Amino acid sequence: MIQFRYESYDNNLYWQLDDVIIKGETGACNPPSKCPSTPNPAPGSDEIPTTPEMGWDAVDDATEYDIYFGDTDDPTLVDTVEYPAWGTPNMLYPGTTYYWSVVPRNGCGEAVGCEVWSFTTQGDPCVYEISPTSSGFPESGGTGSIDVTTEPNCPWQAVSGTPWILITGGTSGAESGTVTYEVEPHTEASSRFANLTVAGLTHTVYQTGVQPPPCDAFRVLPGGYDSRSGLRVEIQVTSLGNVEEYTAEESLPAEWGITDISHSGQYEAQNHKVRWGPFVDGDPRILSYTAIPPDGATETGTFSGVLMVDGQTQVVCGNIEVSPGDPHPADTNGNWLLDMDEVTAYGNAWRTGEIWGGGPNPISIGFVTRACEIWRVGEAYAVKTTDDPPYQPR
Ligand SMILES: [Ca+2]
Repeated sequence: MIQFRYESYDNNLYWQLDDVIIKGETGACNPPSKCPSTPNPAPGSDEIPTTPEMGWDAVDDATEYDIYFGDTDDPTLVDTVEYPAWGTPNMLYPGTTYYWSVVPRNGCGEAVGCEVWSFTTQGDPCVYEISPTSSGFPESGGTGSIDVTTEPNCPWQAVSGTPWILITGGTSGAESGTVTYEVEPHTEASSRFANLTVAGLTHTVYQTGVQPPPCDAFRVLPGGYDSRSGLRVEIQVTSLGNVEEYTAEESLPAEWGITDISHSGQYEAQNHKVRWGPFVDGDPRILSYTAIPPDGATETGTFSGVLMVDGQTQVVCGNIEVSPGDPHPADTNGNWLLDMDEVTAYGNAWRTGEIWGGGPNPISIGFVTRACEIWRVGEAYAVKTTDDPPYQPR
């Protein structure tokens, strides 16, 4: 068998028959000796069509040409052709400067030092407008759209900068178009905003937070109750402004009684409801009554009510539950009577900074003073108010 090899010696390639070098058969192998010198479009020219036909003078010893092309002055290799002509695969952007270079090559290598040329396409550079530039959404969210206005062959993209806005249509385009998006519901009280970037421009989406329900009537209950005394309940109606009328209705816990109803409120025993109004103004009022727990009650009492303002109903906010209160900390035998020994011991403990079993510690002057007041007027007391301390003489 006869083997031929093609190998390099002294920067030239030679055919070899086994190890016999046959010099002079192929001659020297050199890459193209020069670069093209007359490009079309001419270097630095402008008003070039966006689909240019590009060409250059053929280089004799080239077998093909590497095409470098881009919109920076350091164009990248994009194609290789055999003939001295090339067209861009896509339409070029208007009003844009492009850079290109042609490097001839053959089996021995490529020409070096080939120039980078440039030309500028005709037309105005791409200008983008979006409309609107902001939008507002309620807490429930919703869908929106943004119109993009530009010239044909002007590319753009739409990008959401937040997970709570999803672009649902028109994520990109190359002419005028529309972006659609969806805003998720918002579950927090604070409002929020985020930007969509569309064609390099900013569209801001605002979304309101969760609206608290209206609270024009606020119930105030004592911090606790004891079953031997009634407790004062207040429905504080704020100023309602320019309204024609309002009424209020309150439901008491089952088995509880009622007395001292303010503002001529009417009690309906069958349903444990008290009703006030109509008041033919929007003036603020403190509607009140005394609720009377059943004897020996230990259950938590639950209250509910509604305020109806010009036919619109809202729930009375504020306190809704009251549980049996704890005796005054000075009432060490828990009989809801503060006798002299108990008050004296409590006062001494406060003066000496003693830790009081059952707390609160340190003993507050308010608790000491209240204990003295209760003892002075007859020892019996109850949890009656939302004050601190909540104890009042019974
Ligand atoms: Ca006692």
